[in-house]
Amino acid sequence: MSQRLVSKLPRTLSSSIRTPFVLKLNTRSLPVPVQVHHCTMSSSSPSSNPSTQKPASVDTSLQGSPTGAAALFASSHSSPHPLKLYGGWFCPFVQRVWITLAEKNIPHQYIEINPYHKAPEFLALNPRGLVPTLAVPTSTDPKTGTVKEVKPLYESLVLCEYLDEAYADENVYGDRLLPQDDAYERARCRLWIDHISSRVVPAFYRFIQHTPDKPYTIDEIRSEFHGHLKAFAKEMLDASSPSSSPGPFFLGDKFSLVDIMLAPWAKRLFLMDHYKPGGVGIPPSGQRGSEVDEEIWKRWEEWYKAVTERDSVKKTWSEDEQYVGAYKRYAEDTTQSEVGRATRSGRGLP
Ligand SMILES: N[C@@H](CCC(=O)N[C@@H](CS)C(=O)NCC(=O)O)C(=O)O
Repeated sequence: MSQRLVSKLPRTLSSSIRTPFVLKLNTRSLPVPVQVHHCTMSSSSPSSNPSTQKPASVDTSLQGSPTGAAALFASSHSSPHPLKLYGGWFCPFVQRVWITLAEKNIPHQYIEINPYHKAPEFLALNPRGLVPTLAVPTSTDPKTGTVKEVKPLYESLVLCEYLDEAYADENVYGDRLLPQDDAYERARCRLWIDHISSRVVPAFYRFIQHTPDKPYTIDEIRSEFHGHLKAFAKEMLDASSPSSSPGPFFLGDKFSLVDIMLAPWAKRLFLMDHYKPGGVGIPPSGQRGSEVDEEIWKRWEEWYKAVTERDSVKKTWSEDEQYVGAYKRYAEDTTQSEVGRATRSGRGLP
């Protein structure tokens, strides 16, 4: 954090950022009860915030903290640490970063905030006012290991790439998340990350926010969504050869950034079954049309199963019913979130 930015922050946040930290890499803090750090960025959960604060016209009815496995993961990373993830348990963009931290076993502090309350200290870190936001140590005293400077970063893809590069030692943090020895393969991964971010994810929101008054039918958006999943699955089928590893992940037996980029929305597909007539609607085996389509959907299912059963994905997941509650406003298309409003007005996602 630059001194200029720190001096602008209210004491609640800036004091923790000013505090010099000793980076203790590869140590794990013991689980302690989840401490939801609200600063003045209060959660709107009725249970955690029964105060006088008037709810904004945004999605403020959210459960205030992670539950289930994610609560355990959050609580085991609640001790002060210079690397801080400001997140919201419900947010798929946050889950991308959370999965990356879990995959690489990176020591960090998780701080739950409600991004719909645009607290000044949050906006000072991320002027876009979105989670995930990361506070990263950028300068450490080589003699004492004391962190001298912490700076903010945001945008989920940028954050995941940053974490993979800043914590690159494979002996400590495991395999890199993009192929390091093949520029073409790395570019191919980025191409399919772009496919996920520019096609699959926006179609997911058009699908879940579909209501009967939309200019497109539920079948039309479902079919568009299927098309984007099938393109992804076909790429996995086409890229595998008898000599390379066939699956289950995008890069065969290697879990990569491509998988991480899509995993949070794969986990949320059950919401379509819950909320939308006809559900996700992926045709069952034997009813997929051509032989090629049978193969493509089979590859999708193989990927889906492996990714949703991945430890890092499960660790960063709250209880299913919490997502059902959190996505109700999306399903009714009444959400006032940036993503929801962008989808409604046909703009690109924030
Ligand atoms: N492009 C951003 C999107 C992040 C995003 O939209 N986060 C949502 C929560 S899922 C948020 O902070 N919303 C606050 C708001 O809508 O005001 C990223 O990839 O990190």
